[in-house]
Amino acid sequence: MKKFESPDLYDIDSLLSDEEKMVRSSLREWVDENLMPVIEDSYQQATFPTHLIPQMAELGLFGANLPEKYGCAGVNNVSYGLMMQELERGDSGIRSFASVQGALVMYPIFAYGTEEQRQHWLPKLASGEKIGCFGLTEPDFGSNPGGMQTNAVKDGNEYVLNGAKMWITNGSIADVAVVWAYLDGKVRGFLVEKDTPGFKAPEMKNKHSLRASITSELIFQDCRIPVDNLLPETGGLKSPLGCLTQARFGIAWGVMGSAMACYHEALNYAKTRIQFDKPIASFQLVQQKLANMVSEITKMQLLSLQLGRLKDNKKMNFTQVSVAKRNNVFHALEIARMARDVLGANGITAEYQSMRHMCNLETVKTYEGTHDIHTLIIGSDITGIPAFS
Ligand code: TGC
Ligand code: FAD
Repeated sequence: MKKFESPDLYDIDSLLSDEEKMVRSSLREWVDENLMPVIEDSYQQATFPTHLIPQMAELGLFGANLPEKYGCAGVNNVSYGLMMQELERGDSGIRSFASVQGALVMYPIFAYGTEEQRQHWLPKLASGEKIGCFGLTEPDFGSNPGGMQTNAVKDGNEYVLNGAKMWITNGSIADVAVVWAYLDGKVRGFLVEKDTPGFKAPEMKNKHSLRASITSELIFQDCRIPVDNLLPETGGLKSPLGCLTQARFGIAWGVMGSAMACYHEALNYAKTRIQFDKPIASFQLVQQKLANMVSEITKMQLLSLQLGRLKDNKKMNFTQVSVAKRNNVFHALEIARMARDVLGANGITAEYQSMRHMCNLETVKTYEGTHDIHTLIIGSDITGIPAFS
């Protein structure tokens, strides 16, 4: 397989700083050397390659856009986005691990925690010594997390949690769970440590998608946690939704990596696969598919870069993030399907990556707000009329 190069029809590289390009190339090299050789096996075995966690931490991947004083890389949001892009070029499940650890566990501790909670958790999570998960979704409340049943009751110096979460990335391997529950009628965030009595995190098996990622249930039965484990600045659904904004930003960038991997694979295959005595790349219909792929990738690159610049200038809002998450995941999935098609029968085998990316992207289209929920978020903003219910 030809060495990966990202397409750049619009000279988008000229819009990146030297530091941003350096971050991208170090991640790209790491993915080629360390992730690509093991990812297909992890995917087939439905395991997360845990041996890569210390290396990912060394690369500064966890909470990369959070301040250095907590042991984080402190890079800007465009560099962070490029990291997610390169990681997801390897696999969406590996990017999910980094997204959850950084955007959904470290971010809420940073944004809603006490200084003591930050000092205690952030360096350990940045170094990969501790792993986190984020429990919002419940069996009966996915798109509508405001309906959650999980609740907390104060009892002396403790909160008592009852309820269940489902579809939780990293749940069974996490040292700490950021759990969202109603307390006195308001959604609040709690830190629940592994092995707390009354807390279990059984793994969910038999996924056809995101197989190189651990997905779990979280079950709380009279689970008692110290009052100090409340994230004090949380208050209302806005708090977990604020974390989702961070993670969705990373996803919008990440899926460009999957799309680029599929395009690269299809382009190279089309140039060498001979049918009717010619490379299939010489047929107009195949060129049309490749042209569609690269055009959509180019649009995604421009959209994500401007989103990153807005975030770096503290001007980004959550509707803009919904536009990018919705658009980029939709087109990445279309590109993966087209690439699989160009690869013919070979495209269904583990010798090629496009089908793995395609299956992963079905999850990415659903989690962090489904495609249609993002349609409604955008619709609500532009019309002023929420149509969620
Ligand atoms: P709604 O009344 O619209 O909003 C409540 C308050 O929150 C504010 N808000 C946000 N704030 C920050 N960021 C966002 N993205 C926000 N969206 C809304 C909103 O302004 C309001 O503020 P205020 O001051 O008026 O109180 O709430 P709603 O109950 O009608 O729900 C709206 C809806 C449907 C859009 C929302 O619930 C939603 O986004 N649903 C999708 C659920 C979802 O995305 N779940 C993801 C679970 S985590 C996950 O999937 C991890 S995957 C692993 C990985 O990332 O790799
Ligand atoms: P539902 O909400 O039941 O939606 C089903 C369908 O109905 C969708 O097509 C949806 O668009 C549509 N629909 C729903 N409401 C409306 C409406 N108002 N108008 C129009 N259409 C509507 N969650 C976490 O909290 N933490 C995690 O770490 C996490 N990781 C995940 C990992 C994986 C592998 C997966 C698959 C999911 C993960 N999730 C996680 C859960 C994910 O966020 C939810 O699956 C997602 O929010 C959708 O919820 P649902 O699956 O219950 O679908």
